[in-house]
Amino acid sequence: MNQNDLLNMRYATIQEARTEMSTLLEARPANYSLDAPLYNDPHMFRVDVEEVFQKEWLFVGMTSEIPKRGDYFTVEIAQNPILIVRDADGSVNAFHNTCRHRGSRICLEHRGKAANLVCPYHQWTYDLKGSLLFAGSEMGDSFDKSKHGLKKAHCKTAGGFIFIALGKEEPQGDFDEFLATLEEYMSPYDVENTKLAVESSMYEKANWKLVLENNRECYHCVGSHPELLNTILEWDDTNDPRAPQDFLDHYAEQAAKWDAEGIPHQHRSFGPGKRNRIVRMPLKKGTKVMTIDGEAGCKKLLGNIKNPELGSMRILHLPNSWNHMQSDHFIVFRVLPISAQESMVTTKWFVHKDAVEGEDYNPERLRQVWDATNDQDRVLGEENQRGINSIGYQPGPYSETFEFGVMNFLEWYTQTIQKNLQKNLQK
Ligand code: 3BY
Ligand code: FES
Ligand code: FE
Repeated sequence: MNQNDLLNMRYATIQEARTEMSTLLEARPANYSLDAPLYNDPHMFRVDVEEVFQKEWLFVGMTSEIPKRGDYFTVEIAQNPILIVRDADGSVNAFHNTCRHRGSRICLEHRGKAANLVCPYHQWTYDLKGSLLFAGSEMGDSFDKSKHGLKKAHCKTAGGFIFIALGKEEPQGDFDEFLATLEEYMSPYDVENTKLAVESSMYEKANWKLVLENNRECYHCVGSHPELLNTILEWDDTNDPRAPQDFLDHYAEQAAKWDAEGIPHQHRSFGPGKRNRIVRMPLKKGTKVMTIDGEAGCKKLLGNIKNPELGSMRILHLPNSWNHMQSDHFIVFRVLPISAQESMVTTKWFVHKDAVEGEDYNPERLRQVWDATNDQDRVLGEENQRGINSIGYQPGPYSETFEFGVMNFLEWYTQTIQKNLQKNLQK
């Protein structure tokens, strides 16, 4: 256990932390930041892992990262190693990356390709659907291979997005409705014909909720994000109470062109706290995409797109993803919890699969703005965490006009924790 965990441990048992979390969330005023234990207590972190990250739908990556049979990538959700793999019939499967012999991790690389999945320890071999093909004669005649296939996680794809859920039961709710909309809104981008151009993973010394809270508002943008503000408009949708007339005019003008091209842009949201949300927002007048100068990041436009000025289609999936879809490249973001005060933010940039590096796009230029923005947000998140660890910290008020996105996030978080905790609290 590290120093931070020791200093912030308040409860003797996990059950006590569950009860206390429920009590704190019940008593919480909706427009205030959370009490400190919810951001730094190690037992409360474990409750977050159990009730959110081991039960809810999570974004892990895009289908075009694993275009062919046997292509895979791995991801670690808290301490759960997961394997995402494309099988022979083209479907995407998610497995617990833990061998049914004695539990070793099977695929060790971050990404790769395999004809079969072979455990490095004693070479038990699974096919791409997770069935155990081969365990050697060492296991004896009575050994039943059919009872030792890989454990599956729930896995759904739509519009190129891959979501998984680790719980026994599939999460309840209106997720399929969101997926249908995602499919429709993503169709112009033709994700199957894109490729990963560049990827970054950033370690942040902050609770995962602070990473999300930071992303859900642009109150901090003026003070911290000069590169991003070359192109982004901070209004959240056309109903944003802050949106001035010249923004509304700009939106109307752009939307007319999008409509003419059949590009979806109406704001759609699903679930408590707008848990899943899609909206297309124009970028600043005269800019095309979120590069340092607002000019193209890639010479080839995505899919069947003709208009380079599609703004950014923002896709939110709580608890762990926000995304920016643009005319010539798109950027996906994934947040994963590591410990009470540590998170991992992974960012991936995609371009048309036929785009040639060095000719059509330059990875350094593609990533420049969001590398800078992510790092600025990392510092904000880490300082937020350090201040919250103080005995002087007391929950503070959100601005209802600038921080409604944070309030929505915490509304979803509160409802989800309370709902998922029910069974455990009755024990
Ligand atoms: O995710 C975004 O693009 C913006 C920028 C910073 C705040 N967030 C709403
Ligand atoms: Fe995988 Fe032994 S642990 S083969
Ligand atoms: Fe930011």
